[in-house]
Amino acid sequence: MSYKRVLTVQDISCFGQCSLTVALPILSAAGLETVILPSAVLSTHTGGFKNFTVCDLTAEIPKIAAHWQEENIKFDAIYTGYLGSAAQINYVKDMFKTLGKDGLIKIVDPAMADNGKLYTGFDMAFVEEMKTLVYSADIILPNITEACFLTGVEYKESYDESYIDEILKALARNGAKTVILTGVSFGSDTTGVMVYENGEKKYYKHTKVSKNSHGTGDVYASAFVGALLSGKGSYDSAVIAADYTLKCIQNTVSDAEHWYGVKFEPVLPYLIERING
Ligand code: PXL
Repeated sequence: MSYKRVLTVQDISCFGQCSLTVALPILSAAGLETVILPSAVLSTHTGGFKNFTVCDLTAEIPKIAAHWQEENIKFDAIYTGYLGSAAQINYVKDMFKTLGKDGLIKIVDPAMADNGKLYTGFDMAFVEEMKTLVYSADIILPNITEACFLTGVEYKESYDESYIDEILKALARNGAKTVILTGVSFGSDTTGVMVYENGEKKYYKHTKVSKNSHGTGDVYASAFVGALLSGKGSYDSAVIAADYTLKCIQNTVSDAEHWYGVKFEPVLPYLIERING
């Protein structure tokens, strides 16, 4: 398998095990040349800390991108996570046009919401901008809340497969290509991921750990990108990422003090083994 170069654009939350502090180690462990573009630096993530600091780096993004263009630095894939503003989204759309090798894979995790609510700091204007990014991507990884915001489908806590079909159809109608819909749960003890590709869907179900863990969307998306660029197909990558994320949660859940993220690092050897297997 050839050596692939991936660019990931998201914030650095210095403390809190999410966004770039998760994506960089996971993508590197997957054997990829990982290039980062930090969209902002925060003291912590926004999901439960008070008085976090934010240094916005939006103005750096076009300068960095222009330098890479001058140097002819191009990417096999661009993977975006948490982005903080409409301006950042527009710069990413530019990078999709200017920084890709032939066959660039555009992967967007619309990290903006969970449990029926937008994250702190986001509003519907941001959602409208995110729609334009999502629908220009090759692969998207929304959770159900994000998919509802992206389509206007009503958010529900409990549902059956026809509700998931409604969401997938609405995403496809709006222009989504491959969809990896996370957190799809049809029973109290299980959850899983629905992979929708070329008009076909495939479900992977696994154990549900009742506690809601922060940062698992980023762990999941990073592991997915790692597996995909290592040559696995979308469904196999979705399965590997699900199994890895579950192990990370299981490795953390008994430690009440570790509420802010998951202990993903000790489980990296498992991910590498699965990717190489
Ligand atoms: O895990 C997504 C994420 C990334 N970055 C920041 C966040 C969050 C979720 O809350 O606050 C800054």
